[in-house]
Amino acid sequence: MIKKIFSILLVLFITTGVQAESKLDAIKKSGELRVGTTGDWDPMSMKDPATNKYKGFDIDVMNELAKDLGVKVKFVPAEWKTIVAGITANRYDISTSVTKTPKRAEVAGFTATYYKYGTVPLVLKKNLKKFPTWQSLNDKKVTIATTLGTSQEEKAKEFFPKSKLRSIEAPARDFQEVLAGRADGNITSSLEANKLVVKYPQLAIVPDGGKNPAFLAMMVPKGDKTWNDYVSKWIKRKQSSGFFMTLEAKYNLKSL
Ligand code: KH2
Repeated sequence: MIKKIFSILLVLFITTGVQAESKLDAIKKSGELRVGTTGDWDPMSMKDPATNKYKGFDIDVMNELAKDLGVKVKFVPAEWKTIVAGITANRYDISTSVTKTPKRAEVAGFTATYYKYGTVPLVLKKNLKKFPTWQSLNDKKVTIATTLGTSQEEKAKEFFPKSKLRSIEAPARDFQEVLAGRADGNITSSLEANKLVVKYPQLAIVPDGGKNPAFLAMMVPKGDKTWNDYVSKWIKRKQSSGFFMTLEAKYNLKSL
C-alpha cells in the first residue's frame, strides 16, 4: 500500500516537474523564428501588395532579433481580430508590436515595452468647433468608430461610455467612416493620426495633448518565461546600444 502511494506520488512529481519546452529551444532547433504580423500598420508593419514583402519599423526589429538568434525569420500573416489567438494557437512564436492591454494580457505574454505613443480622436476639420475636446465626443448623439480587435476598440468604451460605438473590420477602417460622415469621430494612435491628417486634410486631431499613453510590446505565449526573458533582455540591450533610437529616426517616429 505504502509502496503504491509512493509510486503514485513519484509519477505525479515527475509529470508535473517536467517543464514544457521553451520557444527559445524550439526556435533554435527549427532554425526559424515565426513572427505574426498584420502588414497594415504604417510605419510598424506594412505589406507591399506588389511583392508580398513586409517592411517597417517592427520588420527591422524582427530581422535583427532573428539575426541575433542565428535563425531565419518567417512572417506569418495575421489580422487584428485574431492576432492574440495566433499566439495562443501557436501559429507564431511572437507578434510584432501591439498595444499592451489588460484584455490581451489575460491570455498572452508581453515583452518589455519599446515604444510609447498617445491615443487621439480624429473628426472632420469642419466639425472641430462642435467637438473641441474629448469630452464633447462623449455624448449619446455621437458615433465613434474603431477598428475591430484593436486596443482602440477597448479604449473607446472607457473614454466614451455615453457614445454609440461602431467596430469596423479591417481592411475597412474606422477613419473612413468619419470621412464618409457615418461616424463623428474615431480614435487611433497618434502615430497613425499624424499621417492621416496629412493624407486627408479634411480630418483633424481633437487636441488634448498626449492623453493616455499606450505602450507597445511584442506578444509571446503566456507562461513561457524563458522566451519572454530572452526577448525582453534583448530589447533592453538594443535600447542601450542605440538600435531603437536609430530606427525611430529612420521611420520618423516621435516617442511621447
Ligand atoms: S493595437 C494596433 O495594438 N491600427 O493598438 C492598432 O490594437 C493598429 C490603429 C488597425 C492599423 C489598422 C492601425 C488599427
